[in-house]
Amino acid sequence: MKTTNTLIPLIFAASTYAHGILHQITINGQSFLGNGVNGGTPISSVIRQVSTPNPNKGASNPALNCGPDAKPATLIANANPGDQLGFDWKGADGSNWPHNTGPMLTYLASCGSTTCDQFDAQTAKWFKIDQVGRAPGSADWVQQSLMNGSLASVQLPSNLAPGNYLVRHEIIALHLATALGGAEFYPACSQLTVGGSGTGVPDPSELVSLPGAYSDNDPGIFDPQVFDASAPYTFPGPPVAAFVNGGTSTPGNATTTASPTATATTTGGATASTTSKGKMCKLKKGKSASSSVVPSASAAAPSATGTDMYPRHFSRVMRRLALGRSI
Ligand SMILES: *[C@@H]1O[C@H](CO)[C@@H](O)[C@H](O)[C@H]1NC(C)=O
Ligand SMILES: *[C@@H]1O[C@H](CO)[C@@H](O)[C@H](O)[C@H]1NC(C)=O
Ligand SMILES: [Cu+2]
Repeated sequence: MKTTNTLIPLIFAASTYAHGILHQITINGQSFLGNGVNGGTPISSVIRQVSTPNPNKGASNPALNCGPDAKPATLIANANPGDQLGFDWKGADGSNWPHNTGPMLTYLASCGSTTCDQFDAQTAKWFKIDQVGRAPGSADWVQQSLMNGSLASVQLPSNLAPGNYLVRHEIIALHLATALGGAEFYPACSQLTVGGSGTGVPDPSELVSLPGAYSDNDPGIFDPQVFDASAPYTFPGPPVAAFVNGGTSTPGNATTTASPTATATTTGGATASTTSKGKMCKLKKGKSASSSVVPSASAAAPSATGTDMYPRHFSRVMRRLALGRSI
């Protein structure tokens, strides 16, 4: 006789610890929706789907690759050197990104001769193209602007060599980083094919594995002074690849309190939902979701439906035509 009491369905109650995921990426105003903030049926996307919005802890956590259990996505976005990328992170319940403390870092990895939907990111050799800490002249971290409702904006290197690339945008939330192992890592990978005729490539010495490039003891990961706005901040990982800034080497892990590149800005902007530097990721249920639509994504870009997605066979010329219509 069958017993029924061994399969007690798990009710996924609305979590009060929402954390979040990369909800959408925009490329020069064109939007590509990611997979749902609460999991759900995967959609065709350029953003690799992760299994959970929960934080990833520990510098050697496999989730540091492209996010927890990230699977290749089916679509590839066309892009060109110098394109502005907007990363629209949201809380898992659709509200604004819940954290405001810690850096954001952007890496690229070549997928080689295969398009990135075929590429195993575990083998990726990443180079850094951008990193932002505190907003210049402010005690706020740039990450605060996500909580405020903006996108994180990063420019592709203007001389980037053409090819297939994964772009890995990473938030490191440091609100618990006064304790060893407290840092939370939120990476997300999106699949690009970059055109143009650039020649910029990283030096082999600038390539790292992820996980691999960080250690739990790195000063930018275990940071007892993280809430002291006057304390210097040391970015983890390799330096920004030299070609990104025209060949001048940037001291990527040098002590700094501001962005070493001029490309990192944020777009849009809205009222702050909170400026709390509390220790929890707790979101106040029912407070923000209704009014926290990211304005820059909804205003500047068409909504990401199927027609906004460009499969890899969609030619760049056709994309230009399509984009031209919408400009
Ligand atoms: C976030 O919003 C608050 C309130 O409008 C503002 O004072 C602050 O400068 C904003 N911070 C960032 C980084 O955008
Ligand atoms: C910067 O990183 C290199 C290795 O990538 C390391 O040898 C060096 O000690 C680091 N410098 C600082 C100031 O952390
Ligand atoms: Cu969180």
